[in-house]
Amino acid sequence: MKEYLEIQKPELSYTYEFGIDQLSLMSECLEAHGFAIIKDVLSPELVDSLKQAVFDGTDPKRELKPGESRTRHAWVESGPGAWQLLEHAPFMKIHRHLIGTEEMTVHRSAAIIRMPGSQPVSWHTDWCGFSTDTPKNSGDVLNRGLWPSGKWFYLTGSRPEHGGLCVIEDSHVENWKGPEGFKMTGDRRSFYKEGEAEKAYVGFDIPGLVPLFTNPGDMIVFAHRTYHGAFPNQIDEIRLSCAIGFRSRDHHIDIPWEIPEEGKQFLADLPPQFHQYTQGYTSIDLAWRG
Ligand SMILES: O=C(O)CCC(=O)C(=O)O
Repeated sequence: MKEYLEIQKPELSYTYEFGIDQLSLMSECLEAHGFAIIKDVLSPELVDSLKQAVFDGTDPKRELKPGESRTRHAWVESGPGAWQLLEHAPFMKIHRHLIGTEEMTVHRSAAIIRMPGSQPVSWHTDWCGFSTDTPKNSGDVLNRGLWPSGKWFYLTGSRPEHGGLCVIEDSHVENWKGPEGFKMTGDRRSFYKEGEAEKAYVGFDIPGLVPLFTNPGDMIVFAHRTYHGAFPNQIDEIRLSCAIGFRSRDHHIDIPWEIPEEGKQFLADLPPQFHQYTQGYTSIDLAWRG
């Protein structure tokens, strides 16, 4: 496998890192290029506490082995550790700005652990709205909205050798043709090299690729269609990331699944001051098939 230690932070012709007080500029960048970074959203203390919450919600018994990865969907349901974000004013300010309203519902949340030696994540867009067919699974039901998709904290930092995130700049536009030398897959969820098999690409030799370098308290935001992937974790440090995203409360989603037990428990346990964020909460049933 290639080593990604030497990849440097790119010099782009535009600014894509912003402070918490520059959210309008951040949105302009998100609209123009499909991604942005907001610096220093979390304090070091909150980062430490969220790292613990990622472990507690994703691998409480610390069973993951070198080379493995695990995603905890609906991480917000894992308990008070995750709820700290809901009372963190800068975090909520960013989300109100992104969604354009005070009246928000938790839409999706996740935490990811990627152990040393874990594999790269192939290139994809999270958006399932290219298809107008009836949804096939719960991601397909939930990922058809037009609000920003990625809103991640890489709590151990994002950098190429550590399984960091990378995006393709300007890949969020409608009818994007794919990077030069590549073809879109039939479902438009990924792309592959011309002349190779039609399979989501996993390499990092792509025109327009921007490796993201962040500190643990920085937030990475990308647009609903932005194509992204992640490098393999090549260093001896466990990679931790987490996200809670919202949608406007007005955007009702008629879920074809029953809220799983854990989701019901979450709704019962959540302190009253957060109930404003769970009106119309869908939870997720990963086993549901349409
Ligand atoms: O960093 C990762 O592990 C990948 C995250 C990802 O692909 C996603 O947000 O869909």
